[in-house]
This record gives sequence, C-alpha cells and structure tokens, in this order.
Amino acid sequence: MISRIDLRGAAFPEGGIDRDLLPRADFDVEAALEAVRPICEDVRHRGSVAVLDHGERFDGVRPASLRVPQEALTTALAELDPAVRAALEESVRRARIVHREQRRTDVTTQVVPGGTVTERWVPVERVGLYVPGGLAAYASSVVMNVVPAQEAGVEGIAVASPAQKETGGLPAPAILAACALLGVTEVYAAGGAQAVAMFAYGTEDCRPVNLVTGPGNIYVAAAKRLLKGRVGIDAEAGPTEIAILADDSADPAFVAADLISQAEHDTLAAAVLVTTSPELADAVDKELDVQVAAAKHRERITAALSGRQSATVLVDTLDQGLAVVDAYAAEHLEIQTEDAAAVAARVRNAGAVFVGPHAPVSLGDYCAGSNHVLPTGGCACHSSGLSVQSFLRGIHVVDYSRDALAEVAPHVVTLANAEDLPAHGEAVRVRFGGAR
Ligand code: HSO
Ligand code: ZN
Repeated sequence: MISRIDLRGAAFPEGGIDRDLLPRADFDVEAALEAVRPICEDVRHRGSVAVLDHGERFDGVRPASLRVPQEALTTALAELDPAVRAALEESVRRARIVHREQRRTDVTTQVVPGGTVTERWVPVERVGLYVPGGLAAYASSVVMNVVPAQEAGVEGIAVASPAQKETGGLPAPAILAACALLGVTEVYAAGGAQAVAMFAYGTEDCRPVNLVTGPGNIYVAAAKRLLKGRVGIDAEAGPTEIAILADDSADPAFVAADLISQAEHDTLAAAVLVTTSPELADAVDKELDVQVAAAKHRERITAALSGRQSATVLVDTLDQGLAVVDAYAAEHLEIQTEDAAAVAARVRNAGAVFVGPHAPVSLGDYCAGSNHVLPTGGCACHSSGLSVQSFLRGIHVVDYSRDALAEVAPHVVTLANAEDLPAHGEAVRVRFGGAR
C-alpha cells in the first residue's frame, strides 16, 4: 500500500540530503492565484454582497446575514453533545496551560548609563481566524487558533467559516459551539478566498483585521498569499503530514495506527516512515493492510498512503534517519526509537515532535496542550506553529538621555556621513547646538 524508497548505501552529503528525493504532496498555491484575484478585487469593491455572491456560488447556499446571530451560537453550544463539550473543555484547559506560559514579559536593557532599549510586547489588535467547512470542519482547530490569540491578549477575535447547506446557511454547528465555548461572539458565515478578502479589506459587516490565521484549502492559501502585506498571515497550511523515525524497538501496530491517523484527513495527506529496520517496515506494511481494512475512512486513507506523497524510507543508521527527517521537515514528527528523548533532542526541522510510544500525533491534535496549527510542505525549516508569539509584536522603545546621546553622537555622525546621509548626522548635532 505504501511505496518504499531505499536509501541504504546511498551517499549522505554533509549539507543534508536533497529534499526532492523525498515524497511530498503537490500543493501548488501559485496556480490558484489567478483564480482568486478577481474574487478578492470584487470583495474589495462590493463588500459584503460580493462575499455572499461568491459564497453562494461555491457553497450552494446564501446565508440570511454574513454575521452569525448570537442566538445561533448559544443554541449550538446548548445542543452540543455533553461528552464532546467535556472533551473540548479539557482540550482548552490544557492548551491554556501551555500557551499562558508563552506570554512575554517586556525586557528593558540598559545599553549605557542613561540609554535603554525596552522590548515591549503588544498584541495585534484584531485577528481573523479562518476555519474550513466540509470535511475539515474541526472544532479542535477553533481551540488551537483562539486560545493563543486570547492568551496573547488580542482584543478583537473574529471567526469565519463557510455556510453549510444542511444548516440553512450557518457554519458547521461544531464550529459555532466551539466559538461559544471560548467566548468568541464575532462569527461570519463566509468561506474561501472571499472570507480572507473580507478580513483583509473589511466590508460593511466586518471591520478589517490586522492578521489572518488558520488553515484552509488551496484557494484560501492563495488568497492569503495575495493579500499578505495588507494583512499579516500565519504560515500557509497544506495537506497534513506525519513522519515517523523508528528503529526495531518500535511497535509496528503503533506506527501503522499513527500513519493511518493523519492519512485519514485527506487523500493528499502524507505519511512517511523512516526506519533503520527492514523488519519493522515489513511488519508495518502488514499492520497497515489489517488496520486500513477496518478503518471507517479506508478509501481516503488508502489514497493517501498509496499516493506519491507517502513512503517508507529505509536507511542504514539513525544518523541518516535524522538527516532524512530534517530534510523532510515534517509538520508532525514522531520518534519511536530506543532512547527517543535523546534522538528527539537532535531534530532540527519539524513543526512538532512527539517522543516515544505514548505520544501519538492524535494526542497533540486534541489534548496534549501543544498547538496543532503547524507548518507543512517543508516550511518547518523556517517557520513555527501557531503560538502566543504569533499574535504579538515586539516594539523597541528607545530612551536616551542627553548625556548618553552626546557620548555616542560622533559614531552616529560618522556612519551617517559614510552612507552619504548627512541629514541623519545633523539630526543629532542640532541637539548640541551643531546646526543652528
Ligand atoms: N492533524 C491536523 C489537525 C487536526 N486533527 C484537527 C484532527 N483534527 C493538523 O495538524
Ligand atoms: Zn489530525
């Protein structure tokens, strides 16, 4: 079901192995840019009506109003299965424990006597959180976006999620319930590129936001790329990925179950096993056959596991395995080896790392306390998952006394002259009677 790439005996160059050797889903955001450009322009000019028009075209339903009425939120929470509510509350509680610790304190550094620089951490004023509809309408993703924003102190939190035909034009009930549980009251029945444009430009119903976060399909990703600059965006989210680095100490049933768990998301989801043990690889193959056959979403899972984006990679040594997972830079990386914590400590590139046999990715998806909005598509080599930090800006506050400025003035003037910017120097000299 899952293909094999045999890198045993291959050369592992010093600078790391070529990423192109490793499988990855096609997620060509560039190709969708032209499709979303006119939609974004239309929303810019015609506002809410354009959001509704495009929504009707794509979702097949036109909500009575873009803004979801408060009573729909209250009703969704009241009607939520109590067990689901309890589980969501636990998810929120653990996420808060972790994210609260990420808050920053302002740091004032005395550079010289009388000269200080303070880094002041200020939350973004207003964020728009996009939550996909359809197959990927996850209440847990509302938690993972809203909790860090709230812990960062963001005052305006708006959520947009596509209108569903089944609910007569409201977003999915689980999304509404999660918003209500978290105290989010500003929710819009809007999806796709038009929702991102609504957040970026603002409309009669929705004030523009400063930052858009949250996963979405290729059109949402394209709209985020197009409107980046006008609004801030988090990392673009492509199909889910799991990589597992395992040796012969791993339990093949656990490895297979975890690969399947993320393959369940999407036919484009990627599952990659990197192992030093051909015996483990064979045992995992057998487990996959058995477990996939019994899985509810076996068609989707089979498509994901047998797609070009998934593979088992055989290597000779754990060091080579680490080189492979670093080059791949997975959204989620599990370490199922002897002395897993020590191996995990050597990982450089991953959205999140799950250590040992008792930390499956699905724990992190819901209830570890960690965030599940993570960089995909290799972006883990330069970006982090969502955190309180994503919603803060560090502002440098510079405070120098006259004496402190006088002391360093000659250097400022010299550098200004060296860059042929004499007015820069004058701005210092004027304070000491230089230019008058
Ligand atoms: N694994 C997904 C998140 C998710 N899983 C939501 C279940 N629900 C991307 O990290
Ligand atoms: Zn998941």
